[in-house]
Order: sequence, then C-alpha cells, then structure tokens
Amino acid sequence: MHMRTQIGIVGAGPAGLMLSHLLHLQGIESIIIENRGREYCENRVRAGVLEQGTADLFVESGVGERMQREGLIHHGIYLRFRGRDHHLNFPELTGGKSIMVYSQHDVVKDLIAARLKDGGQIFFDVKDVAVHDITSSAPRIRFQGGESHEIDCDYIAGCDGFHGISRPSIPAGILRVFEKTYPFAWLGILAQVAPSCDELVYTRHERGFALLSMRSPDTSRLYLQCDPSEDIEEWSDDRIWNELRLRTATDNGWTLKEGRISQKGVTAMRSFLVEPMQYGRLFLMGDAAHIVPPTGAKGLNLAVADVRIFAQALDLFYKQGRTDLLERYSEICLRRVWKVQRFSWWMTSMLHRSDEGEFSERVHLAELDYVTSSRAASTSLAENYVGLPFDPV
Ligand code: RFL
Ligand code: PHB
Repeated sequence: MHMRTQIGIVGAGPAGLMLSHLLHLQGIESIIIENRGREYCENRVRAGVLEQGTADLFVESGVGERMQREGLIHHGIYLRFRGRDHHLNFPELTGGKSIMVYSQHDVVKDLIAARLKDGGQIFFDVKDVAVHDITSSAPRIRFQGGESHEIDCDYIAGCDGFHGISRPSIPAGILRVFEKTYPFAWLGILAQVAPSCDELVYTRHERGFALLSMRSPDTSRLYLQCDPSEDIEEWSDDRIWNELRLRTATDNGWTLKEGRISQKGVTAMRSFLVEPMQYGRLFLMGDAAHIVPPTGAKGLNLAVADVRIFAQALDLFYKQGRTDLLERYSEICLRRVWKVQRFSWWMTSMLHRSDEGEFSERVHLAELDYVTSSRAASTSLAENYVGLPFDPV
C-alpha cells in the first residue's frame, strides 16, 4: 500500500503525538507509525512533571482541558537532607512560574484522542519500521501492518525514543555521541495511597537518594536509589517501605503514608546525546536524540521543546519556502539540550550517594546547604526546574 504525507513521524510518544498535533493546527499533514499497541502507549508509566511552558503549550494548543481539571499545580519542591526540609518557592523565585504534576500516560492519552478526533492517522502495532532515502528530497518510511506499507514524505521526524530505529539509520561517523552512565539506578513504585507531602520531596540520605512524588490525590509515585543490577524480585513491599521510611525520616514528626504497591520497576540512569540532531531529511527529537537522568524531571519537557522548534521551522518552510530554520534546527535545540543536560547531571550528582568518598559526600551536602540558603542559588535551581525561557528564533 502506497501513501503520501508531508511529515512522516516514527513513534507515538509525547514527541511524535505533540508534533502531529501542532502540525495539524498549522495545516500540515502527518502520519504517525508506532510499533506498540494503543493501549500499551496509553498505560506506560513514566514522567509526571510538566514545566510551566509545556503545560501552557498544551492549553494554548487546545489539549489541556483534562490536565487543567485533574493535574496538580505545584508551587515548589522540598529538598530534604540531614533530616530537615528546605522549601523552594518557585513563583517567588521565578516571577510567578510553577510546575504541573500530570502523568505522561495521561498526556499521551489526551494527545491520541485529539489526533483521532481531528482525523489524524496513527498506525499502531506495526512491524519492521525502516526509513529510506533520507538524504534525497523524497524520503520514505516502510513498515508491515497487515500488508507492506510505504509512505512518501517531505521530511521524517524520528520520535521513536532511545531504542528506536531512526537514530541508527544515520550512517556511522555522522553523529558525534556524548554519553555518561551513572553507578546507580532508580527503583520506582506506584502506590495506592495519598501523597505524604503536598509537594515533591527530593531526599539525600547516607543510605541513598529517595524521591516522594505523586500522580493524583490518592496515588503516590516513589523512587529509591538502587544498584543498576538490582533484582526487583529481591525487593518485597516491606523492604521497599522500610527503606523509604529510613531514607525520608525527619526530626519533626512527619510520617510516610504507606499503601498497596501496584507497580515496581528499575530504571537505569544515563546522560546521552548526539550531535547533530538531523541528517538529510531525517530530524531526531526527544529521547531519540537525547536522554537525561530523571532527577531534574526534564525528559518529556525537552522532547516537547524540540518539537516546538521543528514545528516552527516547518511552518516557515511551507508558508514562505524558507529552509533556514530547518537548517538551524539542531543548533537551536542543542543550546537548550546541553543546558538541560547540565542541570539534570548536577541535580543527580548533588542528591545521590556515590562511592567517591567522604570529601565528595561533604561537598554535595555543602552544595545543598548553599542551594537552600542563598537566594541566587535557589533562583538558579528554580529557574531550571520550572523550565528555562525559550531563545527567540
Ligand atoms: P518515548 O516516550 O520513548 O516514545 C517513543 C515512541 O516510539 C515508539 N517506538 C517505535 N515506533 C515505531 N517504530 C519503532 N522501531 C519504534 N521504536 C520505538 C515507542 O513505542 C514509543 O511509543 O519518547 P519521546 O516521545 O521522545 O518522549 C520522551 C519521554 O518519554 C521521556 O523523556 C520521559 O519519560 C523521561 N522521564 C521524565 N521526563 C519528564 O519530563 N519529567 C519526569 O518527571 C520524568 N520522569 C522519565 C521519568 C522517564 C522514566 N523512565 C522510565 C525512563 C521517570 C522515569 C522512571
Ligand atoms: C515522577 O513523578 O515520576 C517524577 C517526578 C520528578 C522527577 C522524576 C520523576 O524528578
């Protein structure tokens, strides 16, 4: 079966779906190809924090209705160390900005519903996805979905995550890879219990990092620093609650609310990016181009930031025939990507326990002390956490 579209999109994660939605609003056609089923995509538990600018874009582009009803606006976070809480008030530090706690799978659900309602085409559950002729003016996507399909496109957006086929389709030697792995991972759980705190709590403890987050007024999302090779079977519910209790203990009588654990998993931590983020007519965005460790809550937001630039560049191309912004796509995105890499790496190093010894331990505690006692340092953390402003393009 032969088809044609303006933009072929590989991957129906937040990047691919948001791109297709923004392009539709600009009158540009796209088709999304996804190798998993719709239900799987709509239930994959991942991110939970949206920067102010990401949440605003959902509202402005008409997909923020449920988020505004069910999402939780947070005006800050707590940094907990040496058994004490230190609150960072975001609106006060950033001139009124906040963050939105709303699940990534709800973002995906809302975007899929919006695309299908607007007549968008998404192929789910397809196999053998491949991109061809990416350096020609007529790149193509091929896949199997009942029968063989081929889509002729003007451009292809590789939005297929870290393990997708887009990035590996670029010949060896073109991309420069930057990578850092960490000697720890996160054990994450979803628990059917009300959050123990009104806002997120990032804890540094001598037994390791812990994070108290949430999904709704009756669902908590909690994380523990663990070993990358950790066997999840070794972690009974009791062991998890016990470890969370130890790491998050305070000296002010606060207690951790415990409940039924409905999901457990271990996530590796890495910093990764490629330069450039484009080759020929294939443009990489989101996790396909870069990964940040989750400590700064940035992955989804960075994916949306890339998409915003690509959609703007395509608008100029189709309305005015200009290719200058498309040519600068990588350069513009990478300025933000590197700053977000820096922030995510810095939050990760400051909050996790490593084997670097006592000196490094004390420096990280001093850093936390500084961040929570200096207005300049708190402002820097807050400005990054709520999302850096966008450079004019
Ligand atoms: P995704 O979400 O991985 O979507 C890629 C899509 O492509 C599909 N795909 C293919 N489709 C067709 N053909 C192929 N060959 C394909 N291969 C893959 C996949 O099935 C999928 O549907 O990438 P995208 O859109 O770039 O979005 C990135 C975000 O998902 C990611 O950065 C965040 O989840 C990271 N992240 C967080 N980000 C935040 O902004 N705030 C957070 O609080 C936050 N917490 C997290 C996180 C990621 C985590 N994990 C599990 C990695 C917490 C965790 C635990
Ligand atoms: C989450 O709620 O999943 C979450 C929150 C903040 C992070 C990472 C993950 O930094």
